[in-house]
Amino acid sequence: MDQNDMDITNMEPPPSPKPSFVRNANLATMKEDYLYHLALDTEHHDLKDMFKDVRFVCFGGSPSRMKAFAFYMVDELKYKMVAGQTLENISRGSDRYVLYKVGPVLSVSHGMGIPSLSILIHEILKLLNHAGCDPGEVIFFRLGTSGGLGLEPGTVVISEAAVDGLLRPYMEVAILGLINQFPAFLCPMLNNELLDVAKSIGCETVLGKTMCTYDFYEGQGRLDGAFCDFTEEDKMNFLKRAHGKGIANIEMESLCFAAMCHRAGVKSAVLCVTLLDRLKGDQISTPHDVMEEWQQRPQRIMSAFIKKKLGISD
Ligand code: R2B
Ligand code: URA
Repeated sequence: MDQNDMDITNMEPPPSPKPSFVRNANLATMKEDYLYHLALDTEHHDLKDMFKDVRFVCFGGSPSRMKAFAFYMVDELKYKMVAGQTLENISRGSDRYVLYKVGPVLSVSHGMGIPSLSILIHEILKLLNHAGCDPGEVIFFRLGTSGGLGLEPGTVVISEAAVDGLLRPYMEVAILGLINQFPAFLCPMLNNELLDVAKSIGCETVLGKTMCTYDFYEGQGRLDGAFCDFTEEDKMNFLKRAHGKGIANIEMESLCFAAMCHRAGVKSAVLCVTLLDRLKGDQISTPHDVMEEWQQRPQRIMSAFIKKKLGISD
């Protein structure tokens, strides 16, 4: 076992801190706060009025998928809009992310990879703090795509924990020239509840650990990038080792998502559909319409979960 080969098979989550969207004394000294990438600020927007009833924040990589999710939630929640009204992208003043609100549900796109997600989570946490939401009541979800390990493509994985490319259960961030480690655990009770909901709507879903990487190609052990200095055998040895440690899927944001939510003490879950079995190949060649249906699966689980929480029946 080398120094990075931690035993991650039976990890106990560290206790969550008391929920608090922000932990930063500097914020209290600021007259105004500009959430630059969301094109919202405390000077020109009444964030309390706009967001105080938010309870479910759903994140996903693609702007069009998160727009579609918002419209889907309008139907699912039978959300009444004033005649002639339609959903608007609340962050349309910025072209970095899209942000839609359907009653207590926020649907927001985070782009690809940890840096893009990290900026957004900072600003969403501050937004909810300005809005006066209760950090013990709001839940964050990432609805995404991933490569599976030994799973039928189309299976949804609910992440028990996220690990980095060295299979370590924390996110490392360089701050002021020093490495800081933030544990990346998710909430077991919430996960079990989501698993029950998934089963109740007949959606093939498993619990497992998720490996989160900083790169789609070499970082995920792909042989088909522009560069590659390892063999098929090296790749399979690594993927099988990860699989043997309970890793069910691979994507690019769960580590940061879990670590930042854990740091805030906000309940969170990651639900990613698998687009291929990485033990069988690297290329994603499934027809577009099939992949569209697969990508709706985490959204369907989400909707069923939210409706259950809100006491809305079909
Ligand atoms: C899943 O899919 C994207 C890469 O194709 C990335 O954002 C991720 O986590
Ligand atoms: N997203 C990833 O990050 N990896 C995959 O293999 C598929 C989707």
